[in-house]
Amino acid sequence: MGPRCFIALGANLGDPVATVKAAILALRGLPGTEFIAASSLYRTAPVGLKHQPDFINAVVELVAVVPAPTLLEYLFEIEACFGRQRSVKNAPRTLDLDLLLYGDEISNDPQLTLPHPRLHERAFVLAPLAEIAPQLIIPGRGAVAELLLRCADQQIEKLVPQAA
Ligand code: PH2
Ligand code: MG
Ligand code: MG
Repeated sequence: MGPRCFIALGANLGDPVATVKAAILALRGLPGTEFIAASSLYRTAPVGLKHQPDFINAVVELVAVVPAPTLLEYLFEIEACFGRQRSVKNAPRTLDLDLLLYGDEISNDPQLTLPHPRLHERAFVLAPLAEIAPQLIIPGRGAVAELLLRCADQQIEKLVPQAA
């Protein structure tokens, strides 16, 4: 089996709930990967740049057959399909897909830092991650459940699925 990979989804422009749901479907069909699980959706207060709309966040787990740089390319292609425009760092976005973990790989490559450099301090990543992988250990950082406890001051709310 290939490495277990976790991808963070985030959106705060347009219809972010619809976007994140559609992006989860796109990840289900991603070539070179096997889909494992998707978390619930979470409404989260913006971290970093404060004066922007709330985000919708989620996390997806998959097993990769393709190498990490290829997987990252696929994620950029999905972002582009959803109309992502890159301006300043932390600007509002239609869709952000971040590769959080590629197995237990550690990389300091600025193009692809693994584990994701801020994952351990962000409740909007740790809460959905802990939902689908409660036993997960972040290489170099510790247990996901433990890390989440340290982010209790960050506002996040799990969305209750709506009947269609
Ligand atoms: N993404 C950021 C910066 N701040 N805040 C929340 N709540 N959710 C995000 O996905 C997010 C953020 C940069 O990617
Ligand atoms: Mg990103
Ligand atoms: Mg991001």
